[in-house]
Amino acid sequence: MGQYRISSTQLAARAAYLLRGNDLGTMTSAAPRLYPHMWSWDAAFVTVGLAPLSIERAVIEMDTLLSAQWSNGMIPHIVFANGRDGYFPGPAWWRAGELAAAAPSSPATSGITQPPVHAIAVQRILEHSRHRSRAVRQLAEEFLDRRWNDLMQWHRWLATARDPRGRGRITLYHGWESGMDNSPRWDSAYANIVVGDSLPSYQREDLEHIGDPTMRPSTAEYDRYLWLVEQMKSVGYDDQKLSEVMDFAIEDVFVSAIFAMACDVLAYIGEDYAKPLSDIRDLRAWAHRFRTGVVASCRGPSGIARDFDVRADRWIETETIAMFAPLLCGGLPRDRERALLRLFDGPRFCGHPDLRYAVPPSTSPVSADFRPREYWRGPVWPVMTWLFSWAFGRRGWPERSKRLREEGLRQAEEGSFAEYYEPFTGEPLGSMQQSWTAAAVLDWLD
Ligand code: 9WN
Repeated sequence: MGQYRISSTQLAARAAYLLRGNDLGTMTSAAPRLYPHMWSWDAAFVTVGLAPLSIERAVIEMDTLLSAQWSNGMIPHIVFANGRDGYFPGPAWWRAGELAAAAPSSPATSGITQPPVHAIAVQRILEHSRHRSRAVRQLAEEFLDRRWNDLMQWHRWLATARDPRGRGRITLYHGWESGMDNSPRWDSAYANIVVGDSLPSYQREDLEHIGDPTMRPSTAEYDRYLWLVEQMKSVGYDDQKLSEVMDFAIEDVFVSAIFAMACDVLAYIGEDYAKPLSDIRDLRAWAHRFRTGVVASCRGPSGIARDFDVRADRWIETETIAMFAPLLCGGLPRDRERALLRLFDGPRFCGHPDLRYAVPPSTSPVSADFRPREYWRGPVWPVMTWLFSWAFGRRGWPERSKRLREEGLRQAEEGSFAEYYEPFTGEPLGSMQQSWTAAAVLDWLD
């Protein structure tokens, strides 16, 4: 582990160099070895990092992702790079192009989705382009014109297909859709899933790249992940049927808060760039509905947000970063919001006395579920620090935003751009040279 400190200029240069190294031409791999393809929410964060470097390249990233959008509006969670192996489950496991009526035949994609952070990327492209030449500005605006309907279709799909009960919360049918794959949030739901005998045998690839298996989800967890994909395949990934057959169906409060925020962002963009009024009205209505859905999940005086397990018909309460969902999208009454911010700052999260940096760990260090080295069960994910710091800036809390940025940068100075970090020691964990970690740093240093 590097203990030295480098200058901001050197750090930014290294981050830019990393993104160039992970650039496959028209897509940036999420990480060089562990994740050799394009992931949906990674691509959006990567675009945030590319925008200060090159609007042209940032636009290409989003164009590549959106070119893989399904005809129902879903942005798939992985767009596979042509001819690249090294990740499991790959196209041969998903068989999306063959089984799903809505999937494109090319490029190959997975059959699930990921959190809708893309409006943030679009906003960053437009924002940066305003400070560039007229030609660059035009390029950004043409991108918006070209992709506006796709973005609307994406949001419409989330608001309809993924909120079948009209609850103002997005339903997920797989833990991978949350982006927080093995968070304790999903433990009780996964515990109820019985893996069928027909699950084909498989060979994981992640452990070939990550030497210490305790940093990754367990085999029992993987069995369930893959079994859920089998269930999806059995109904051809059909939206309506998924809501009927899937053993995993969770209203994810964090994704819902991101969606409310993204609808607001897109509505502002729509107003600025004279997009159809009916679209702006829809976006505002979705933002309102999902903000209300997030707030309705909150419990107690400090407004702790909860997920809802549709199959078990009960709320899920865990001490994870998702508790803070309403801080992203707003909507809580002021006193409850203040109490939630105190919780965020306090000893259960960023203010825990043993933390190396005052950034939010994925799971509270005081929770019984906390594992400091295990993926979404405790480590700090720099991209989450970035998301909160960006959202806090937007919420009108510049001091808070700055504090997270400074702490996030102090952590990043170690220089390996890790996927996640041990919260107490600052040890880099998981994949090194993770694209979205570099992207967060680039945005912070811009
Ligand atoms: C499964 C790429 C992705 C991130 C997720 C993160 C991890 C994949 C995996 O890597 O998930 O989608 O194989 O573990 O949990 O958030 O998008 O970086």
